[in-house]
Amino acid sequence: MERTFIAIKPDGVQRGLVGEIIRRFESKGFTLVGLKLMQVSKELAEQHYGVHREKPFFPGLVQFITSGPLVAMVWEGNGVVASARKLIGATNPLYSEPGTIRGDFGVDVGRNIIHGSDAVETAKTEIKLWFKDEELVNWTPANTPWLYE
Ligand code: 3AN
Repeated sequence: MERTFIAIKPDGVQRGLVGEIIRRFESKGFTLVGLKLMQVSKELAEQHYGVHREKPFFPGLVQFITSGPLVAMVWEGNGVVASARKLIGATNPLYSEPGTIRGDFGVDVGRNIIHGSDAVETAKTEIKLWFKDEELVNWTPANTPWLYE
C-alpha cells in the first residue's frame, strides 16, 4: 500500500489547524501510520528542502520550518501521494482551489500550512528522513472493507 509524508508546518500548528487537517485525511479514507509533534533542527530542515538550496527563499524557509512545533505524519492508502497533493492544493494558497487545505486556510506562499510529498519516490525518501522504522505502525483499520472493493 502506498504511503506519503505529510507535515503540518509551524503556521498550521500555531493557527490550530492540526485537528482539521487530520480530519480531512481521515474522512477521505486514508490511514494514519505515523505521527509526531517535533521541533525541527536546522540540519533536518536543510536536508528536507535540499532541492531549494539555491532559491532566494531558502534561508527564510529553513528559519520558518524550525521556528516552532511541526506535526510530521505518514499516511497510507490507494494513490495517497497524488490524492494528498489534491487535498492540499497548489503551492501558492492564493491560487489553491477553495475546498483544498491551502485554498481554505492560506493567503501567502511562504505560509502555506502543510507539506506533502510530490511523488512516490520522494515520499519514500522523505519518510526515511523523518521517521525511524519503529515509529511507523502497520495496521488495518476496521472500516477497510467499506473503503476498498
Ligand atoms: P510544495 O510544498 O507545494 O511541493 P515547493 O516544493 O515548490 O512546493 O516549495 C516548497 C516550499 O517552499 C513551499 N511549501 C513554500 O513553503 C516554499 N516556497 C515555495 N516557493 C516560494 C516562494 N516563492 N516564496 C516563499 N516560499 C516559497
